[in-house]
Amino acid sequence: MGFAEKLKNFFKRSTLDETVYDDLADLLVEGDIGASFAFELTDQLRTQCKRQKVEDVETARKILKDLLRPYAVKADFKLDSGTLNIVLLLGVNGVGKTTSCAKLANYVMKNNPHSKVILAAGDTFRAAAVNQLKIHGERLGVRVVAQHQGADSAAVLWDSIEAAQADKASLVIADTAGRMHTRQDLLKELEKMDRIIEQRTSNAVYRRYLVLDATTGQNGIRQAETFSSAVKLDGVILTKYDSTAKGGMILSLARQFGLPTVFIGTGETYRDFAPFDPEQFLNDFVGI
Ligand SMILES: Nc1nc2c(ncn2[C@@H]2O[C@H](COP(=O)(O)OP(=O)(O)OP(=O)(O)O)[C@@H](O)[C@H]2O)c(=O)[nH]1
Ligand SMILES: [Mg+2]
Repeated sequence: MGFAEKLKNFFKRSTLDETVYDDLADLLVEGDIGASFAFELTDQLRTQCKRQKVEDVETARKILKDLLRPYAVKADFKLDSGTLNIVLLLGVNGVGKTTSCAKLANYVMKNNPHSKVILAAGDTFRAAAVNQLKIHGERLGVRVVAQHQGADSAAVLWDSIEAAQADKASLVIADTAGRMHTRQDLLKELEKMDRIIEQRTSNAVYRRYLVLDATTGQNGIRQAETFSSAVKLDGVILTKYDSTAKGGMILSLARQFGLPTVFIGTGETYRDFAPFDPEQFLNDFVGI
């Protein structure tokens, strides 16, 4: 049984007795919310239900949703038309960075028909990475700035910013490697890319998004910790939300790091990508 189904069943109970809170805490942990947060929430729920003399499960569910609402934090992605916009996508290997670069390019072009987008092949580590991005570029009709495998990824970014300025492009979306010889190498490379962008573009709008795979659960918290030790994160793109309706990790991320969610990926095609909708997310999470 999937998480969403379990939640639906859970709230079909008829009475709100003590066992409900313990079972709910277990369920929230399963929803990737993390143990301490789950217990904190069920304690608050118990207190509120007692104080308000709530006796039905349906009302308890609504209170739970209200308790979660402050943690469903959204950040809007808007193109600033007056200047160059840069997005750097970060994350561990396989989470969906390259796919999200292409999805974001597609999203921006659909919503801003006159905008010019450039993809920067910042993953110079993996052999097939540059080609993967080039294929997306061809399909989308977007220019891809790339060098050979093993090239300095900061140099690729430098090139792409130069190209964007010469072409009067609105947006550079930079892919990055998710894998390195060591984690330290990876973080050093990201720090360098980050520095180059800061130096090269003093009045650009620059955002760094951490890409997280919804199926990896609380691991996402550790990933956020690691990446935020190297660069300042502006938001999260949650991918593979189609294979799980859980995603409670983004609530934990907002609680622990104040990190908002920007987009949600729900499949492998370009259209399976939408701005984060907190109300929808909360309804899914509590099974409404
Ligand atoms: N179902 C589903 N699959 C996705 C989603 N996003 C990406 N994928 C798939 O996940 C796999 C990995 O995606 P990539 O974009 O290559 O991931 P990456 O982070 O660039 O991987 P590395 O470059 O190896 O670090 C591919 O098969 C994608 O099609 C999503 O939202 N839903
Ligand atoms: Mg990739």
